[in-house]
Amino acid sequence: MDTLTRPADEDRPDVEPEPSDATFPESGSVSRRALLRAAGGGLVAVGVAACAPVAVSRPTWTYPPGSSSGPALSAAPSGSAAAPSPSASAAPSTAAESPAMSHEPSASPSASAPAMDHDANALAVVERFLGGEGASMANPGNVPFEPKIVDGVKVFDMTIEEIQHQIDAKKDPIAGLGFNGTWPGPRLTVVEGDRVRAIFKNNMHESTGVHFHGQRIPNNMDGVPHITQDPIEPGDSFTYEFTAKTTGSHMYHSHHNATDQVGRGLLGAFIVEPKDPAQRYDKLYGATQDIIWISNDALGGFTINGRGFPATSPIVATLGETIVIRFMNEGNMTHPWHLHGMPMRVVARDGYPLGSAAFTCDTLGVNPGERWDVVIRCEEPGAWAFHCHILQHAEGQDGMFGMVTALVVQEATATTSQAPVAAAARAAGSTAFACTIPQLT
Ligand SMILES: [Cu+2]
Repeated sequence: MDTLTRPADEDRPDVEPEPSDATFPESGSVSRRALLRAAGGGLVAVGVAACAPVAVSRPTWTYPPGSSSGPALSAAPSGSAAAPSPSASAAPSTAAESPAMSHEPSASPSASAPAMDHDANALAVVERFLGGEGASMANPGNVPFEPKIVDGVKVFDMTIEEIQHQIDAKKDPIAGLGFNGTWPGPRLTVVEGDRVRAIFKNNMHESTGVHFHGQRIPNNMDGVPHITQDPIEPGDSFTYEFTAKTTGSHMYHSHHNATDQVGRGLLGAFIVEPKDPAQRYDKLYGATQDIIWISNDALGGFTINGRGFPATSPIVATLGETIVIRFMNEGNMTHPWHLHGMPMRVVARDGYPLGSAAFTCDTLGVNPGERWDVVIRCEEPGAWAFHCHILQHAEGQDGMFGMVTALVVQEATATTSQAPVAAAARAAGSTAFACTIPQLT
């Protein structure tokens, strides 16, 4: 979606008169109206000229990146969580050249970038998020996949495909890989004690192997090529068969050339529900939504379920609703997920219930390979940011990107909206211009 052309204020009866408050003084400074007009219209040149009054402080960097007076983006230590992704040599050329990678910490970001550039770009990308870009993307991952039942065995017929995958609606497609053609692959759900048969047909031009991460299974079903099986050659199939023993949140992923293959999308969720229905999250916590977030940080950039902001999907809940999120990290870095406005109750790690060790937090670090399940009581109405708090994974000079989305908590009386984020924010008293755009509310 292109940046919307904003009508003049006088043509928009829904816009209330501008407050003249301390936050946006009308005299001696750029007016809020002028700021919004410049930003909303993308009129960067005009905005810069209009928004550079003499002797008026304007929003800018406290420590210009690269300056000696403060922290610089280029100061990220090698090998830290904020270090760049794996070397481009491991990436296919299309992925290595993906614009997504432009969000990596820059060695020399411009210290003189006008503040208005950031505001206009930040607004433009938020407009795309509010407009529902995530829901508009083709081939979503994490879609539940029903098995066939053959002689009491739950059979999943899977393929491994080379796909063209878009991280968001504007970036060029990258050379991804997908189970059943999606990144992440479909959500596979079974019940404790089920006999499971997963048949993977390799339609790629390279060999592979599939590991069920977190399951206690026979060793020869472990999916590690050259150790427990030979690689699955192009055109061949391999059948993984086991009894689902380990309940909770698990994953399946490539275990062959994995930096590249997992980094390009060969990952998915494998959920083993407890045999006792009383131990499932809907009964145990009254959860009415069971959400999976698989993060990655490799060859498609920083993603949640294969998409980067603004193409990430907001969670939409009703005031008073209880939801579960299962964080899964298929990337190479830790990601501290931070929810604004409400705490998270952490109830399981790697599928194992924490019991009396359950704890409450608002920021939860999830290391590579880990799964953490959290329960959220949606008690505060509004549109709450929900993002990785390594800031280089979430926001830069072009605005927010990557590992950012929102938890929308709307009143039970709210009407169905095509733009729930803006509607909830506005209902909660947002003063953001973007939440007044008629097409987005
Ligand atoms: Cu992160």
